[in-house]
Amino acid sequence: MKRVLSIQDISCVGKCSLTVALPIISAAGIETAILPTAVLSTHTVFNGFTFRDLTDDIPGIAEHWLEEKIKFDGISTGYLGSFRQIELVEKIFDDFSHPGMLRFVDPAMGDNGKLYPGFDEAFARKMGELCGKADIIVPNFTEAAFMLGEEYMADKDYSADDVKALLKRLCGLGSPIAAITGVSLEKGKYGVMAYDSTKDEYCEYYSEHLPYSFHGTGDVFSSACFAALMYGKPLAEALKVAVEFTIEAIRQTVAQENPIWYGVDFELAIPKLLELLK
Ligand code: PXL
Repeated sequence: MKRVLSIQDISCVGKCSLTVALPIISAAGIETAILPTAVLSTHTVFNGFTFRDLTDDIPGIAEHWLEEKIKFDGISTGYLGSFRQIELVEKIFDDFSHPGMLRFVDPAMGDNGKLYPGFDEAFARKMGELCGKADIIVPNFTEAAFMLGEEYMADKDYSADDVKALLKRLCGLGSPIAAITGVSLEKGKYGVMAYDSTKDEYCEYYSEHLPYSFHGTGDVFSSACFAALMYGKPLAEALKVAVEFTIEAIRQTVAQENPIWYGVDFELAIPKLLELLK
């Protein structure tokens, strides 16, 4: 059985970060160890959330795992709260590194042209540094623009060549593979494009563009993409699994009588995930 590590916060209510990654990756039949970086009452889009920083616990936890000779087949990271947390994750990448270990970074820090509360341009550049130490990165257009220090452009303004050039600039941060989410080159279609610089190959996957925007879909996408890769799917198939699973989660959410606003009902899409992984 494969064992992976997911490093990000616990937002107790909010359906994002670890409360999404743990069930999704586990459902794929992969042991999912967690390293919580902070405990929040909710994610930061709610007003008045509490925040307990766990940064000081990270070195001791990692040290204990090293003593126990615990190995991970892959490590994925999402929302991280500070420069120091990014530096500690870089150290974990180094300390647990072995041939074949997949380092998957979702630089979760913004959407729709804006960074989440508490982040600034310097933080985004630091996240770009972490992306340079990954094997695959999965930013959206907002995160890509901030990490590269470029102006944000809405997804509908990109041509295929623009996205391809952007992917090459993202690989320039140092990760051999970059995927960009939220790509819509054609009206009604929505998905992801990726570039594997080791093969000089692009791949992409698009599905129906649903007329909704939900918080937490980025974390659902990246958890499913990481799970599919660790399951053994090649990149192009992993992108398909992740896009179709995310869309099913949105469909399930809007089918509810009173849809929640703060996340998606990915739980109801888990059977679809298992079908897609077959
Ligand atoms: O990746 C989404 C996310 C994760 N964790 C926290 C957040 C958010 C998005 O706002 O606030 C704490």
